[in-house]
Amino acid sequence: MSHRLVMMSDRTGRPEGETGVVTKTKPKTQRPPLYKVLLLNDDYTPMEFVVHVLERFFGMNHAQAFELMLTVHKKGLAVVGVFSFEVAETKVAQVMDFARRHQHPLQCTMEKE
Ligand code: TYC
Repeated sequence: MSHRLVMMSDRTGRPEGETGVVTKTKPKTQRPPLYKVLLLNDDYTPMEFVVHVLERFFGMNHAQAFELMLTVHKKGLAVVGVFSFEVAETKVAQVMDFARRHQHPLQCTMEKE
């Protein structure tokens, strides 16, 4: 945090000296944008396949993966993780490729948070 002492001046333009006002200038730190990775429900991908995807690519244990799979199944979609652009892009590509190789229509997308 940097500090700046602003000296008040009277109508003559002379600095008052004793009655300075301390103001703070906030240094703006830049945070990279984050991206939500979303998993979409469909009628054909087997539940166990989705559970496996969540374990394999999103580091969830079986119980967490099963619960989130059920959320997607019931609600239509869910956020399965929040990442930097590059990591989110990689996760989406991994899931889409894995689903395609197993001939399941599972869809995974990302959107800026
Ligand atoms: N709805 C699928 C079924 O009943 C299961 C499923 C869950 C599919 C989550 C996709 O992202 C998904 N077999």
